[in-house]
Amino acid sequence: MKQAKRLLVTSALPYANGPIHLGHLAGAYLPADIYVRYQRAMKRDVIYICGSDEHGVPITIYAERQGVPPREVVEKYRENHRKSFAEFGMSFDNYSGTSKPLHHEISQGFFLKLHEKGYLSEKKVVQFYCTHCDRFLADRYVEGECPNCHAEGARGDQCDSCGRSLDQIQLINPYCVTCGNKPEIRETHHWFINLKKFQPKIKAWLDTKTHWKDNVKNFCYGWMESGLEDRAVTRDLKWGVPVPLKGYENKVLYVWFDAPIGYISSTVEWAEKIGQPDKWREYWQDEDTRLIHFIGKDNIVFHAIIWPLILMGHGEYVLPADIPANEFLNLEGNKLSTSKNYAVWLDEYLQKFPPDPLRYCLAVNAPETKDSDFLWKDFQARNNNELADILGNFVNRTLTFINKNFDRKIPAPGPLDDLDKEMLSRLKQAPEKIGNNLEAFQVRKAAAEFMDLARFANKYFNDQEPWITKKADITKCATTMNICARVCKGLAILMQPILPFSADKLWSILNIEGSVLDQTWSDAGQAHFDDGHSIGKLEILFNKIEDDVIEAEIEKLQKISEKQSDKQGEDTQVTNEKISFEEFQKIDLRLAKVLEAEKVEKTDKLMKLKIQVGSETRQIVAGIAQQYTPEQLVGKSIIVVANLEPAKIRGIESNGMLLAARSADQDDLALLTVEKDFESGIRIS
Ligand code: B3M
Ligand code: ZN
Repeated sequence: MKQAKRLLVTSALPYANGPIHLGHLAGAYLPADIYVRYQRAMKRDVIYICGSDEHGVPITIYAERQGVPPREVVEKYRENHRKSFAEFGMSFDNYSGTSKPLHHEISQGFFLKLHEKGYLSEKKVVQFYCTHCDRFLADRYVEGECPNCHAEGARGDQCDSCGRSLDQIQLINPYCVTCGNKPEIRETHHWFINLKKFQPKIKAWLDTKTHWKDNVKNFCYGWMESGLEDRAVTRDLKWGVPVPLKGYENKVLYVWFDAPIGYISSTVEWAEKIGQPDKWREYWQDEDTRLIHFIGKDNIVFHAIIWPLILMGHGEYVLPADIPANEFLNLEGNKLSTSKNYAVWLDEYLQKFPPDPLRYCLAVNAPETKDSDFLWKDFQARNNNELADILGNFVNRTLTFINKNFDRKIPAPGPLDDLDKEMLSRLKQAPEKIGNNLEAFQVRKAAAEFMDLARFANKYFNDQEPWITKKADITKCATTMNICARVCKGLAILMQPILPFSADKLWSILNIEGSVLDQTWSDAGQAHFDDGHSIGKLEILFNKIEDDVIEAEIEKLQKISEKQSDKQGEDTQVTNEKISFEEFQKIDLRLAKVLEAEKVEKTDKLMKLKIQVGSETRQIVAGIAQQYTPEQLVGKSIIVVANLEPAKIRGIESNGMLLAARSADQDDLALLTVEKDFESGIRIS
């Protein structure tokens, strides 16, 4: 492929509603950063753009649950992301956010342009409206049973169980996620992007992308097979980019319409920051740019079908040249889950470990062609057995030897033997070998090639036995050590994309002027030192990670997944954790009498009870409808936790919790009561 004049690289804009976890890193961030760092060392004109995705229902639902305005949430997490990304070595040229005025302005411009050029049409639609919350229920604001696989909790836009994208009206037993009420159907109007009409245009364009990864191409063609449907690009929401048309004052752009435009607005912001406000145009509007979007597989359709159509519709921008989407990363054999807190959070990781071992481990295990798994034991092994024992050990033994035997000065070489030549030839070939893999988005292979070079270097050191030749043949010993030192320098340049912090450290240990970041990739192959170059102070590059540290991490995750399965499975083990009497006394257990009982509509298990607790009547909701009928319950004495924080269950207020025993298989259940007919309200202790 012809080399483009410049590269514009982006990583998906993460939603600013929670910290970054390893799944994010492995999919859209680390592979991009490695690629960009390599391209910089190739002295290519490249910029790397990102920012946070600050609109959409994922943000507003989160904000509502926290009881804070969306602005507060997005600003908090934009900062959190920016900070942990920086500490992890993500080398963005700019990191912006889509709720900034500049982004709103550019997005509105796009909308108007597409509107003017016939890429959008207005349609009347029916949608769910919650009369209790007084609003249309966009996207995830409504859930219900999936019409396709019948899983509960399918969202208005998609079912996570079967992966189908849905029209919310199809949901069975829909309910408002905010208040639990059943919404009604009302008419509204929205703007749609004409995917149907432009399918041939999109297809023709995709057909030219023969070099794309198979997973991406297959996904796109699969999607188009059943025919594209027009997609609404406006929403009845308050938080977002206002729709710049009359009659649309209460509507905003759909988050997936404005989010990719965030790549552009972040580039514009970058150009302003560097004092060349027009510079962004080179990257977005000059044909000789190669635009590359790094994303996770769940974002393929938006980047490979809808976004290119938006760009085509506008007409003045380059289109994506490549979309190297990655598959998912699992964690200790299970799916990562933000809502269940089953994840390794980057900010927490960085409090305990340095960034480079994780970068290396995720590079070696990158989910390039299929899902991969992050295992803490593997992380430890990669760190201890590869980074420390191979790479770190080679550097350390080389420099220690030079320190001790050559007075810290790199000795000049003598004549070369076959093994010396073999070592030098491997070093010479390494930049191209590793580079070709990186060029083809094959980070796993690149990381393996790199470690192979270090592995060979270690073997070279062993085979040359400098500790023997230093007595028997000092010239040969000097040659060996000269070559080993040059390999160290080459390794520093070659490891910079994957292990930037260690590369930097090694550069200063080697006492070389300038920054390792400014080196040229191919120079790694012919690394050399001036005669008599003195090396700096020795430091360990990689510390070993102890078993107990890793076991604590594994245990933490196990606890989380056990908690999950406890909710469904048996829990016959008596806990060892002790609580004090004072702690126990904090729980206000009371005898209560059931006054009324009624099954909660459209649920299998829930029963709504009105109970008497002393002089007070209260409402509670409990999952006992499969074992008790309302008639059996009325008049019964039960035991409740009276001072539990009130909660909403399916939108119904529950003010207390009743106590019951569950059978081991969780199928049967018996209410707790007292043996005598005491008055309600008395305390149980
Ligand atoms: N925020 C989805 C995600 O974080 C979305 C990506 C936008 S890229 C323009 O997975
Ligand atoms: Zn509601």
